[in-house]
Amino acid sequence: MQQYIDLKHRPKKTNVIAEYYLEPNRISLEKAANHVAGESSIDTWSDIKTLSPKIIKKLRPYVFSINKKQKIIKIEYPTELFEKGNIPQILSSLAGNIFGMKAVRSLKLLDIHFPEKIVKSFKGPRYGIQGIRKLTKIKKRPLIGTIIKPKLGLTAKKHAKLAYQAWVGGVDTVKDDENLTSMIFNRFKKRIDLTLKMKRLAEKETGETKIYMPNISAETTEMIKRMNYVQRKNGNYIMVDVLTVGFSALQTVRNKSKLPIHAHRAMHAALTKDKKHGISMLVLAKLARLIGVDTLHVGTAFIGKMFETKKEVLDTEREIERQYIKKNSHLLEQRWYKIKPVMAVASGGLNPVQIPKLVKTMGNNVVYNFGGGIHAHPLGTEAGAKAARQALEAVIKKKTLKQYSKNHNELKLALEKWSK
Ligand code: RUB
Ligand code: CA
Repeated sequence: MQQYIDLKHRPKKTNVIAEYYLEPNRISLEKAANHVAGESSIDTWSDIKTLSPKIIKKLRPYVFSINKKQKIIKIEYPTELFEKGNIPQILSSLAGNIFGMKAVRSLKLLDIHFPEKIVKSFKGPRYGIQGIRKLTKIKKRPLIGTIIKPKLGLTAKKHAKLAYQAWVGGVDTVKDDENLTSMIFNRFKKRIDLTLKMKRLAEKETGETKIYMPNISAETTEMIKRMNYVQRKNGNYIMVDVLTVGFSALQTVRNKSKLPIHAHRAMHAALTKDKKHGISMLVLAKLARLIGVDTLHVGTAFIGKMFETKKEVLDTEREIERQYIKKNSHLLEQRWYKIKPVMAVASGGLNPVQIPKLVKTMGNNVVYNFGGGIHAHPLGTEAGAKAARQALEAVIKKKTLKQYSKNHNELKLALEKWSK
C-alpha cells in the first residue's frame, strides 16, 4: 500500500473530508490510518502495479490530521472519487470494507464534510421546516405528535379511532409505529382509508390541519404503490423507516413523492450506539437530509427511554436545522447550499410533563412525540393528548405546569402520574 499520511497537507473545502475514531489492531495508529485511507479510496493490501503514478497523483487521499490522544483521524478525498447523487457508492467507500479490516480494532465514522458539487447532486427535503409550518399553519410553536399504541395488534378500525381521539384531544401529528405496515390484522389500505376519514372529521371539528404519517415501508416497488395510494386518498404525509428500507429506496421515494416524508430511524443504534465503532447519528442525519426527508428522529436529549447524550442529540438537531446561508458568509454553513432544513423529532419514552424541559433544551422546531406518554394517561388517549397540548400551552403562556394544571384536569392527572 502507498503512503497517504501527510500531516502538513491543507485540505480543501471542495473535497470530501471524513472524520473517524480509530483504534488500531496491533499496529501503530498511523499505519492503521493509512490502511483506512487506502482501502476507502483507491488502494488494497499489496503493492499493485496497476495503481499508476497518474492515478495516485490525481485521486490519492490525504490523512492530514491524527489526534493520538483522542484517536481521531481526518482524511481528505478528491471529490472525483465519489459519484454524485449516489449514497450507496459514498457509503461503500467511506463506510465499507474499512470496518472489517484486521488493521482496525474499532472504527467509527463520526462526520463527513460534503463539498458543493456533491451537496448539489441531491434534492434535499421538498418541504423542510418552513414547508411543514405552512402545511399545518403552525407558525412558531413545536408540534405535538403521537404514535398509535400498541405498536402492533390493533385493527384498522381501532387504529383510526385512536387517531381521531388523539387529534381532537390536541395533537398535530399521528404516526404509525415503525413495525406497523400491512398486517393480517390491520391491512394498509383499510387503515389508510379509515384513518384519513377520521383525520378529516377531526380537522372539521377542531379547525386545525392534522397530519397522518402512514408507514409505507416495504420492498421498493410495493412502497411506491403504498405511497401512491396515500397520495390518491388525499393523505398529507408518508413515513419511511429509512435505515431498514435503505438509502437507495428512500431516494426513490423522495424522487417520486409529492408528500412530505417522515423518517423513522429504527435500527440506527446498531450503527450509532457503540462510542467506538460504527457510524454516528450525525452522519446518518446528514445523509437523510441530503436525500430529502422532512422530519427525522434525532433522539430526546437525555430525557426519555433512549440512550443518547444531550450533546449528541443537539449536534444532530443543529446539523439538520442549518439554514441555507449565502455564499461568502463567514460561517461554514454555506456547505448546505439550497438543501432545506429538516424538522427534528424527539421521541422515545416521553410524557407530557417533560414538555417544558424538552422545549427549553431542543427548542420550537421540533415534533415532540408521545406514545406511551399519551395512551397511558389515566383517562385514556384523548385526555393524554389534551394533557400534552395543555403542557405546551403552559410553556407558551410562560406558566408552570403546576399553575396551569389548576384549571386543566388532564394536565393535573398527568402531573400526578408522571412527575416524580
Ligand atoms: C416512541 C416510539 C418511537 C421510538 C423511536 O414510543 O415508538 O418509535 O421512540 O425512537 P413511546 P427514536 O413514546 O411510547 O416511547 O426516536 O430514538 O428513534
Ligand atoms: Ca415507535
